[in-house]
Amino acid sequence: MGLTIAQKIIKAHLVSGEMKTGEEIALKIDQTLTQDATGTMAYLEFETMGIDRVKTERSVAYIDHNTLQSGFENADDHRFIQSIAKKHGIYFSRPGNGICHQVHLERFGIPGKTLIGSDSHTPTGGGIGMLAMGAGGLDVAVAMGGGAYYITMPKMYKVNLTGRLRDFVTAKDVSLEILRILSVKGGVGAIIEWGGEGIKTLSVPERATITNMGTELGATTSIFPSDEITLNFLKKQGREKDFVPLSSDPDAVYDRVIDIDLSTLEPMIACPHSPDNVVKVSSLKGTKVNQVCIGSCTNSSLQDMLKVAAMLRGKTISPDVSLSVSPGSRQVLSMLSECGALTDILLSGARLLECACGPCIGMGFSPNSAGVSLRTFNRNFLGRSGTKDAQVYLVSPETAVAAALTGEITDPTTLGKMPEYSLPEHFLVDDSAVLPPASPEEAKSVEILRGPNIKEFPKAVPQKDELSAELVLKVGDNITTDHIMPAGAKILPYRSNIPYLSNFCFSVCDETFPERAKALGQSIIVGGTNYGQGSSREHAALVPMYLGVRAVITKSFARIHIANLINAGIMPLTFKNPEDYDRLTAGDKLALSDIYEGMDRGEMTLKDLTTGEEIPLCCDFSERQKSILKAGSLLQYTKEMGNE
Ligand code: MIC
Ligand code: SF4
Repeated sequence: MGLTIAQKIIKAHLVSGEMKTGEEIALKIDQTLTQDATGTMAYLEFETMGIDRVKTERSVAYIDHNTLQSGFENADDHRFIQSIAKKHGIYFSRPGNGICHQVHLERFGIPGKTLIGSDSHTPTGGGIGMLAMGAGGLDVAVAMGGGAYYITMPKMYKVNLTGRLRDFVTAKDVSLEILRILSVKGGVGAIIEWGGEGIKTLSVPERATITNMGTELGATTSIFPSDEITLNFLKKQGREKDFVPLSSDPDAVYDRVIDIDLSTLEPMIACPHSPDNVVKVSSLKGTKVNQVCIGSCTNSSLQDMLKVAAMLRGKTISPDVSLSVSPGSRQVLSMLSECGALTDILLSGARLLECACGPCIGMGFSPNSAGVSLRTFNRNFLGRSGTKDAQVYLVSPETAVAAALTGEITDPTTLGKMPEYSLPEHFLVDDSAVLPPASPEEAKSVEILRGPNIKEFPKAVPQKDELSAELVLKVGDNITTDHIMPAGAKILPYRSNIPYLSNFCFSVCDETFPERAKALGQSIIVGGTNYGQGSSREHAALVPMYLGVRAVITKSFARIHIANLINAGIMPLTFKNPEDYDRLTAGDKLALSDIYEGMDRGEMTLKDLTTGEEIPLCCDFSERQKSILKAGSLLQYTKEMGNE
């Protein structure tokens, strides 16, 4: 039987386990990336492992999230990450050099390699044919130390593209269309391979837009073949030698095949507050817009920006709209500047922001009260923009410009002809903002610079054989990590200060949660389907761990979050009968007994001591995961293994 692209890469990197759907497998990791919002914690965790130098082929530390420095905290974290990178063999991409995924694609991505990153949009690398996955910081730290990365062997989905996109219809619209078809949980447990004749019409950055947003489907990752288009991109980056051709076998077997004809697609838009709330742009025609943001790891490539500049050339944006443009990397910004396109953007009235995540993670540029904001980003979760009552929509750069010019939601295909723009023969290559690590000899004298914001790590609590705790919080379906542990300019600087961060846990849903959880000492959370979707932030597990949450019971979990919960020693359990969710009420006293035996059987009985009901639960833990839970955390487990 033939293999898919992902199966080929998995096979070449398999350390343990069988390539059978649903089985736990361990993979050798070639490259890692971190960003600053998750990186500080990841490097603190790496330090506790006592390893001198990373064992990967390439590890890069990016500074792109926490770039607003309204106090010492972020600057301290940047210095900490810079010094630890220098000491331990990690490349350091300086603040301002760009968004991790964009820069990694440009400068470091290699087809056929494995990459994990402490950021959920690491699958951007799938655009260049990497098996690139988002992971919790601790899993990335372990991979830097040479340890394997554990995942559940995914199902294989294929999306066949035919035809060619019309003017003003883009790769972003393809992403939104697949979200419309599959929903934010439609990709859970799957790797999505993109193929068919239509992919020949998509450049690497366009492919990367699609694999980037595969994260919103809940997919393990998404991947494109490595072909002549990949080679062309690598040539333009002066990295031809990194090219490896990669395709699936003609007789590869897929669990699901979806066909999309690019020529029939229309501009699409995701409505508040979920990326799968997708309709045609034309159906919202005339809706007044207050703000437009262009950028983020989804849509900030040179090609995106050149199209934006061409559409803005000689025009002025609506007086009612505030437009921000953040190019994805210094390479993109310098090239825009060199060819004059930057002037077109500036003269239109746009505000130029740093090459960073910026408004995408609420780091500035929050919308006005109840403001309508059109963004070329990948997430529009409630409150993420920093303005709780804002109405955030996700669109392509073309639809974004159309709204900025007209002041209302406008189908860009109604604007006439797409203005000309041309892509350069070569990218401007200057890696001076990527600092190489010290040599092993020099590294010995490199001092790690720590700021006072770095606080103690929460203590692991080993899972005992029984648990009685109150149901402290009951939430609904599709709870995101932005609900569990919000981000934004005010909170993000405290990513290495778990006690402070804990004051904001679940604040979007229930501001009393942190205090109540702390007072209880130990507690249980109940949720609906796809609990923990969204970001890879392990803080969404570390903070509940700190607050004494011992188990989370849901209808289903998102992939990275379930791994983070186990790494933090919190038991993830699911209802055997999803309708039992309705039988539990916040405040109920709950009890679990014979937990160890239940872990082995894959089933436990939850007793609701308040109502007297008995509810069957399921769990599916590997031997390794059981040991982590019994040890209280992955760090504790790793330490105990080391001692043995
Ligand atoms: C996001 O887009 O939500 C983030 C911020 O990039 C996160 C990482 C984080 O929370 O630091 C992600 O996607 O993993
Ligand atoms: Fe940054 Fe936004 Fe991309 Fe997350 S989704 S990495 S915050 S640009």
